[in-house]
Amino acid sequence: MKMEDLIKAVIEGNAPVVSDLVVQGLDEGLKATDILAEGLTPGMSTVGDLFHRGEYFLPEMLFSAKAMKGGLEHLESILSTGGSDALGTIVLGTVKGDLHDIGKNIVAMLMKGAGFNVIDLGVDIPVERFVEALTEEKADILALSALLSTTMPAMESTVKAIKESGLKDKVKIVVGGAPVTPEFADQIGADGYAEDAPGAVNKVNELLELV
Ligand code: B1M
Repeated sequence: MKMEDLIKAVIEGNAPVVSDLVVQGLDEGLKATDILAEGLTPGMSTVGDLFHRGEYFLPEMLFSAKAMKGGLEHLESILSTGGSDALGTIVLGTVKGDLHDIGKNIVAMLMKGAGFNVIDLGVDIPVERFVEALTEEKADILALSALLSTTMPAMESTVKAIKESGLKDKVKIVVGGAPVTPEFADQIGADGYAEDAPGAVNKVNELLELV
């Protein structure tokens, strides 16, 4: 399997070809993490550039997202297989107003693979739902994703609500997503920031003092 072909198929939003190439790559012994980092992700990043330049519109972005998700399904069982004893519980979600979930789903897979119990609430999650889940699950970590600059304030209000709910002593908060920066994470009072999914796992390990 050639990575260029996989990148091209993601850009073209060709779900059957993406799916076939991922399976072919795995059969040939390629690592799931390499297929993700060198094929699926660069393809999606180009889609973002094309959208930004006005060459792609919402439907093309949706086709590519669907194709990437199909490819990720083949990698999930490999990326999310971890130890049996959970190292801690993580409540994860994309903040209110934001429907992007591909990156969050990868974060969830790697966290599971690293041995954590992950409660993925999904996308467009209101503050109250996060508070409720953290309480119910007795979670150790809240992991928040945002992909839009317009939903970064929702990340801030979520962190604020966690503090006001009195949960902040029990829960560490990690934030990430393309527009989020370490400075923003500091500014809103999060405990940690990670640029990508492996970084999110490292940050959680660090915050729970597992490393
Ligand atoms: Co949207 N979109 N989108 N989109 N979309 C972006 C984000 C955008 C940058 C495109 C662009 O203009 N270049 C732009 C945002 C601009 C901005 O705010 N700065 C944008 C826009 C504008 C929009 C709409 C407003 C478009 C419109 O309607 N006019 C709309 C908003 C809808 C909404 O959310 N309310 C919209 C819609 C969509 C689709 C639904 C079509 C689709 C999402 C499908 C889905 O997720 N199910 C979509 C897509 C696919 C994209 C791009 C092309 C790709 C996102 C993606 O999946 N990347 C994106 C452009 C881009 O990112 N280059 C774009 C691949 C993924 C693996 O990376 O999600 O970055 P990413 O996740 C990474 C890291 O960010 C990090 O780790 C991940 C993996 O390593 N990470 C974390 C993520 N969460 C983390 C949490 C952590 C730590 C790390 O700790 C907890």
